[in-house]
This record gives sequence, C-alpha cells and structure tokens, in this order.
Amino acid sequence: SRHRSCALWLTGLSGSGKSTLAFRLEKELYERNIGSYVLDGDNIRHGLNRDLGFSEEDRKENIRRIGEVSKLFVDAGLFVLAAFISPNENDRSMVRELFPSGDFLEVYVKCSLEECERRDPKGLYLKARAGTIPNFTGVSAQYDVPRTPDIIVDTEMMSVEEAVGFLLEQLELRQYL
Ligand code: GGZ
Repeated sequence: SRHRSCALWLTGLSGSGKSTLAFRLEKELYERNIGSYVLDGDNIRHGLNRDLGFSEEDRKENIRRIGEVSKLFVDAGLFVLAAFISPNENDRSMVRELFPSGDFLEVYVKCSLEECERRDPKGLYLKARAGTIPNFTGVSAQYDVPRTPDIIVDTEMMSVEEAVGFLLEQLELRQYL
C-alpha cells in the first residue's frame, strides 16, 4: 500500500506506555499491509547494546546506536516504532539530525511520574525509591520533558485504544498513511 515510512520516536518515563503503544501500532500497521518494526529495551538492551548501562554516557550511546539502526530500517521502507525513555533532550535532537526532515517524528508519551509510580508494572519504582536501582529516571536521574515534540499523546487521559487511534489519525493527517 502507499505510505511514507518514518521513525516514530516514543519518549517518556518508565511505565508511561511506550512499548505498549509501539506494539499496538505495529499490529494496526500490519493489518494495513504496512511493514513496521518495534525497537525497545527488550530487543536492544539484551543484544546490540548489552554492553551499555544507565549512566548518562551509556544512555547517550544507547540512543545514538538506536538512532542509526532506526535510520537503516526507515531506508529499507519500514516504519520504526522506537520506544526508549531517551531522557536527554540533546540525545533526542542528535537522533533527529540523523534523519532527513520528515523521516523522524518525536512523540512525547505524556504521563505523570505519580501515575507511572502507581502503575509500576515491573516494581522498578519501588526498587528505585528503596535505592536498589541507582540513576532511575524520574527518581534519581532526570527526564527532560520534550519542548518541541511533533506529537504529544497523553496516556493518563486516554485509554490504550484511544491513544493508538489518535496516533494513527496523526499519521494520516501528516500523510504518512
Ligand atoms: C531507567 C531503567 C533503569 C534505570 C533499568 N533508569 O520500564 P522498563 O524498565 O521496562 O524500561 C526501562 C528500561 C529503560 O531503558 P531505555 O533503553 O529505554 O533507557 S534510556 O533511553 O534512558 O537509555 C526500565 C529499565 O530499562 N531500567 N534500569 N536506571 N530505566
């Protein structure tokens, strides 16, 4: 089908819903015969980036490599659904600059720290508060709220289905779909 692929870069706190949205979007695109691929911590941090941790320097290198990989996928004609906290504004703009304009959309997956801590699907916030996990984003490491995102999706106000519908609508409006 006729479409214009791009990298959808989902940034937000742990527990904000980035990976959930990415996988739901992948399913929707598949049903429209559009190829996409989800990159997230589970397939990147255990493989390509297994040598990297959560220091500021390692996160920067994590994001840089993912940006380069995303670019290759977009060149191959796929939508990339990249779901990473990517807390640093500079790192996100570095990734944006790898792409021709229009091939990269920064999506802020907006959800308050309070709500992410309530969800705490993996119990990581509890551990971070207890001091067991150092440099935890939102607790003991900073998250730069995107100042110029292309799209903001509020997962505190919307259900998963609503959020997916909203993102598809945005892609249609911008003529990617
Ligand atoms: C933040 C951490 C940390 C620390 C482990 N800080 O919610 P999750 O569990 O499943 O996803 C988080 C993931 C974050 O990896 P990213 O590659 O997205 O981070 S970054 O973009 O900042 O490089 C979380 C888990 O790894 N995790 N330790 N200290 N999240």
